[in-house]
Amino acid sequence: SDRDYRVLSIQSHVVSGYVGNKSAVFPLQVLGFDVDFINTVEFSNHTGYGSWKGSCMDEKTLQDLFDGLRMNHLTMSYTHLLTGFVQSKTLLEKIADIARELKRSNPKLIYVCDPVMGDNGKMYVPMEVFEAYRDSILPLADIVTPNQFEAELLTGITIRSEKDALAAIDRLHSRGVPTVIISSSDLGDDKNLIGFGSAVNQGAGKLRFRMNIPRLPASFTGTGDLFTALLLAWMTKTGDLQRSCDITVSTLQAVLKRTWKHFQENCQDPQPCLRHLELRLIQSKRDIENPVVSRPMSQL
Ligand code: ATP
Ligand code: PXL
Repeated sequence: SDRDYRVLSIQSHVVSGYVGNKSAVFPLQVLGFDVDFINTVEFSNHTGYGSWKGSCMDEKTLQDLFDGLRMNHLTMSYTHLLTGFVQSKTLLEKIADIARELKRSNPKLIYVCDPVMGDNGKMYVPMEVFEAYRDSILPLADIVTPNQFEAELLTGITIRSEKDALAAIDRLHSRGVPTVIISSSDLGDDKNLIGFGSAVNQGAGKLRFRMNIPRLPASFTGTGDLFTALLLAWMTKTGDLQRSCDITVSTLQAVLKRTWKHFQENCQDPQPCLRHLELRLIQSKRDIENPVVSRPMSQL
């Protein structure tokens, strides 16, 4: 459609590589969205490298930028708020204020929140950040996309089975989030990652499905950020959660296959060279624009 969509994306920036805004802004733009972005950190590279340089935004700077936008009536036209990596509780609470104000300006604004906190039992952010997600952010979010570890933290439910995953999703719904996607879990096997989608309040009751995602034999970074950006775009375009997840997962497969091929052709070291595992996002422009959709879903 020709509607104007304008996203405010509050995530990390890295000089080199593709995580946070570097992973989210390009695909959103390619799919026709205007994106205004605020960088919660400005790092040389993602933290998975083990060493990095740079700085974190404080809440005063965020408030200043937002005040500047408001002064010029630039906060009125957002259709979406997208948030990812936020490293401090105080910054996250400021983001909650911004979400409330944006929703007052546009009651139809959709807030898509990836509560980026860690993966596989390892935290990227201080523990107190999770309390701010649980208490301040969840009640404001329309769509959340935690991974298994983040869903466990937010709900206190350890996920060892599909039943546990659905219980965690229900707990997130009960905290006021209408749409919950667990973007990946270790409930699959060597061949497949398993994800879950669930939506309530869609008129016809509850929609629930499982995503079987063919697993590539590497650990990528920035994929969760790309997942959430694509989901926002396709939910807006189609209004259909299951189809949006189909398209999102298929696009990620194309990006990751290209990335994995590049890695194999370029990294000869026994130690994985992380720079060759950075997402081949720009090279995947056509796959982002015209995804070839496979159907990895099953209804629950
Ligand atoms: P976040 O921390 O942002 O919530 P996340 O930890 O779930 O996200 P990932 O585990 O990177 O993010 O998964 C996001 C998506 O990326 C998955 O749904 C899948 O489509 C794709 N993906 C990630 N890793 C792989 C892999 N090894 N093989 C295949 N697909 C993958
Ligand atoms: O993709 C998650 C992420 C976002 N931002 C920064 C990161 C990471 C994961 O390592 O380091 C700065």
